[in-house]
Amino acid sequence: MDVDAFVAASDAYPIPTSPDGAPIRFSYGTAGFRTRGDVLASTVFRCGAVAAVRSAVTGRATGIVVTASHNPERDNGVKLVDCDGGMLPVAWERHAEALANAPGWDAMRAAIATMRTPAEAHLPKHAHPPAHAADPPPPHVFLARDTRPTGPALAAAAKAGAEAIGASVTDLGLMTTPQLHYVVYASHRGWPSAEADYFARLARGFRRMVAGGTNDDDERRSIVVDCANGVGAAKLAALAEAIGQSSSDGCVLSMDLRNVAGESGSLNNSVGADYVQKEKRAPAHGSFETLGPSQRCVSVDGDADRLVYFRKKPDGSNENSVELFDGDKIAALVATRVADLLRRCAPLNAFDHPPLRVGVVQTAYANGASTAYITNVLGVECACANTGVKFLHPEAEKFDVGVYFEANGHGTAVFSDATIERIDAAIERVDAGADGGGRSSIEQCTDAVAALRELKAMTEAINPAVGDALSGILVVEAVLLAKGWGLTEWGNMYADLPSRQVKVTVLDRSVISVTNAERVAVTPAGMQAAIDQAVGRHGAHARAFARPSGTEDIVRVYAEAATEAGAAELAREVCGIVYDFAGGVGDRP
Ligand code: G16
Repeated sequence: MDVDAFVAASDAYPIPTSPDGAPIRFSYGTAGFRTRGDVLASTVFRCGAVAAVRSAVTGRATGIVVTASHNPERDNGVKLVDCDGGMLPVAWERHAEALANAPGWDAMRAAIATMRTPAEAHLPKHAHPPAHAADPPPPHVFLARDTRPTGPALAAAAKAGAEAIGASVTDLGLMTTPQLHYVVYASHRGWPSAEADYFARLARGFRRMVAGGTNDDDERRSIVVDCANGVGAAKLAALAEAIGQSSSDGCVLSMDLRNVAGESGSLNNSVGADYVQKEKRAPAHGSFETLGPSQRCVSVDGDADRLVYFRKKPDGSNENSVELFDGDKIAALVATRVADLLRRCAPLNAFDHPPLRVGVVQTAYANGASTAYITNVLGVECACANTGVKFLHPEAEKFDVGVYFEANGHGTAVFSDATIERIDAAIERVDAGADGGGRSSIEQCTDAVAALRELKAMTEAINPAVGDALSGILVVEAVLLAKGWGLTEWGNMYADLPSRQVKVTVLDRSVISVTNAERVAVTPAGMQAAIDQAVGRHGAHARAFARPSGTEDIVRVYAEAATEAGAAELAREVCGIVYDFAGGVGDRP
């Protein structure tokens, strides 16, 4: 590592100052650094070095994505990908923050030295293959970016930072965040990791998942996708092509892609998954209002790591308001299918000793009706984690099959290595006709074998590294097709409790600290008691909380109640409480 060369090169990327002349302070938030793109060059340059040092410490390639995901187009950010394809260890966030804000060469050297302390290594749990302890490979970083106008210059800064300290960089250009996670994940496991391999894997998994399905109903296999005018547009087009090419049985999914290449300023602007989920409205662009209620629509966000489904409300009450199928509904659908398949596999005796533990991981934003459905109707364990994939993914890994989705549509299903080995071993036994009493007993298990193969296919269609809108679409579509379901049947799983999510602007959102999976505010003093009183006034099913966003300079308020009016009123009251206790800015809500 050439730390001296790196600190010397940093002079070309000075830390910007605020109008009062003080250096701007950069904070590591829910998913990395995120703020206005025009002030991020020094941070991104330094993050290039963080990714390189992380690669040196782990002996494996890491990744960096220049993106601000769901934020407006003027913003940008950095997501750092650990060597196993997951998020940077939480313990390293403070190292990244220290380097991003280090005021001079000595402070930068000190921050890098701390990262390299063996006690700070936080190596990933699963190493594939074992580290080359004696002869570690030189550090390597995979780099990608989304379509923001500040992206090319910032990606160049990231590359410069990583190279200055001595890493080699593979610049993959435009990619979705989950694609870059997958590249690092695959390279870690020695799998083919080219973009074409990613598409081929997903397409193969999808095709195998739907192998037994019917395809005689066009409506059931056609979707309209709002691409948020982001990087997902081109990638969805490539995925559609891969599915078409790999499909010999005609069971093709037809995708009508909209909001694909907007004008300047159109990225996430009243379109995309965040808009649709928060507003419960159809994207304002892309002519979604002309579609009928039977048309299945999907919205992805700016870097295509989230997806939500929606359709025009069947009662036609308001032309833009939609029935939402959010991350909670997706988790319920996927968990149901996993549970169904495992039940159908029972005759094969493949997963009984010990039985597989299936679980769902949610956050405080999960609709209470979804938690009740998963726990009481599905009978599946349900855990609650802090907001952020970095918290949900490790919780999901505690299960043999862990399905996690945030309500905002960010999530995936994690099959443990041991589970995949058990699936593979069962398939081998089936193929050899060697299970139980031999071939005749296998033939009696046609349905169990089909379920087993579908389970295996799901492990291929889903992105194993992180939430991925592209693979999420394939899995949802395959499950709907396999079940012969449309949106009506999916929606009938449970009815959401009315809810609202609102933003409050305060002077300094860090005055709010939270605990208990972010459901309880510890500071400012008295705020939680006031929220509790408000909730108490709204009767059974009422629930509310406030937490500072880690991606936007706002406080998020969530409220849920038995009626629409109750949820709206409770949200308004809690916004007022936050405004009063946490230093609200502008008009009181
Ligand atoms: C990121 C994280 C998500 C999180 C979201 C909102 O999403 O990856 O896990 O739910 O931010 O976080 P917050 O409420 O702290 O602003 P994305 O899609 O913006 O990268």
